[in-house]
Amino acid sequence: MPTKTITSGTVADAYLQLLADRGIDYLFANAGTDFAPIIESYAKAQAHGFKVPRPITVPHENVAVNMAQGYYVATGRPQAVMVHVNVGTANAMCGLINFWRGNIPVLFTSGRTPYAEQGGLPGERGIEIHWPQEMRDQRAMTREMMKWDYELPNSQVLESAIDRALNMAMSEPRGPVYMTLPREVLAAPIENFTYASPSRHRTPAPAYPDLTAIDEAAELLANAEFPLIITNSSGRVESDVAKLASLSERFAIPVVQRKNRFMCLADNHPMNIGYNPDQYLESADVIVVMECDVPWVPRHHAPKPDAKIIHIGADPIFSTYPLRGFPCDLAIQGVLSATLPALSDALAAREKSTASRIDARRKRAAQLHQKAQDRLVANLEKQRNAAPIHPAWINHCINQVKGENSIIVKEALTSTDNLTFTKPGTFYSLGQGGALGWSLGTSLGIKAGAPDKLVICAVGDGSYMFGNPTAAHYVGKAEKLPTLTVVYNNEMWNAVRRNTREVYPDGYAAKSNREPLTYFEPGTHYEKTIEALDGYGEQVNVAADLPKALDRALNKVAAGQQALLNVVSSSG
Ligand SMILES: Cc1ncc(C[n+]2csc(CCOP(=O)(O)OP(=O)(O)O)c2C)c(N)n1
Ligand SMILES: [Mg+2]
Repeated sequence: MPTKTITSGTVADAYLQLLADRGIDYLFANAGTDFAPIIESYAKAQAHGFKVPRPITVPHENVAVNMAQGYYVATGRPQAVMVHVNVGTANAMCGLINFWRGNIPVLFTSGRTPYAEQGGLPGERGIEIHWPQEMRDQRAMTREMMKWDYELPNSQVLESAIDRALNMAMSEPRGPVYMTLPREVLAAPIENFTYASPSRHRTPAPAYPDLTAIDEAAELLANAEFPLIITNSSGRVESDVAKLASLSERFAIPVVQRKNRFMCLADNHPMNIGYNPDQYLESADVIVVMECDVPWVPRHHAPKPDAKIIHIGADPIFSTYPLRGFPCDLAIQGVLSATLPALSDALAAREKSTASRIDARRKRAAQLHQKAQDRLVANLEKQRNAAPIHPAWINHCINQVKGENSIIVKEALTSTDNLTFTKPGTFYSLGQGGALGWSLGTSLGIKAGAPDKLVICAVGDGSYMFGNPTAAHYVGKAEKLPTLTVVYNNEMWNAVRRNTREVYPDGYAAKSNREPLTYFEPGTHYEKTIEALDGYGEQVNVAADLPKALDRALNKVAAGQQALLNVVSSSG
């Protein structure tokens, strides 16, 4: 077994070198007194040229964790985050909530206040704050959002702990893990610390889907008049996009992406019939809920009572959700990379006998595809010159300049109408736990992982402020990660206003001209925030001015300067 040995140093030295050995490129960090051994180790690594993850100073934990998310979605590799004890953990919590629901693997770590009040151990308590920052159980803060948590007790288990953390994070369904690092443990001396390199702990291959269940699903789908796939995350693994494209096209099974988190199927694919399944629910006779936690909202829409509902995914019943009662006639557990080809094979065996039905479905899908396209064109024509600027126009203008390979990170709660995608991994609308403020950090992480790509963060004004913009733009400047941020500035939290109207359609709030707690005072100059960090900022008020403003901003980004357009707009 090949090994490496560190002849002398500290646990912190071994920790950082092990992380690098395990493929961790970055430590996104927000430091405090718990970091002393880590900071010392980094300086030592610089002096001696040891290979360690690149340390990134991130002035808010929310940005730090989201950078790890961005780097992961861009590269497929989890990264490490370290924050300051309980307080840094608290600031990172919204990210962790999203990662838990979104199956984002991140090695989240924080210091743990030193144990010893005195006695001479390196790293023991040495400042007042070491008493009040101790918790009865720091890990309990995050436990509901973690696949695994652990406190590092000593160097003897360091290798196992790191390998287990990464294995836990990366085994399906994936998710975040948490490790606390007490200061005395990090500061403890080591001698002849030997570890396996490469790791002897490969990620488990995922379980194969049950072939009897696959056959049952194929039988239902083969005999369906109007089968429908509803997904929001089937494109999480980029290579699954082609598998879904080929299955849906060959057997004429239309696909609707509902509030999609990833690019799941190209907009120009003949089976792509849009982003709103509600209109099809009453006619579909077999529905496949594919990697989709909420396929419809029962209060508003439901499939017809005798429709057969099949759920497919790594965890098709979303077992961590306390309540989720969508009907389920068949559930198939397995990653899509295995399930889609297996389903394709099972459908191929029935292809000849169902050829005329497939043909009829194909004709129907073609009409629905065309109808969805026509609706978008008509909507754009209507909104092109709207004042204030309509979000569909912002989407369209971004679409015109972005090219096929750019990556759009969307945290604007308006629709994605008129934004189109043809390539996997070019669209992310994450935040699966519903915690806003993830997109600025995620865009920076994506840019770090895919430096040659243009990354555009399309974000609502409320979400922009949740994203710790000063900290994010600071990192954009300091780490030379130029992205374009487009703020959809409707000067409100429209989602909150819309929801109040949904609950009280004829209420006082709906009748008032200005619902309390949902509006911002107009006139916030978000473009000036980025200027404070040497970015290029512009405010856009008129629809016709937007294309040229985008060109100017993108020229700056191409030259290495981060940019922001503050687009004063309606809510659509
Ligand atoms: C951390 C967090 N706080 C509050 C909310 C509640 N919330 C949901 S949508 C929303 C408004 C978002 O505003 P903006 O980004 O401007 O989008 P808009 O609704 O105006 O389109 C708020 C406050 C949340 N989801 N997450
Ligand atoms: Mg808003």
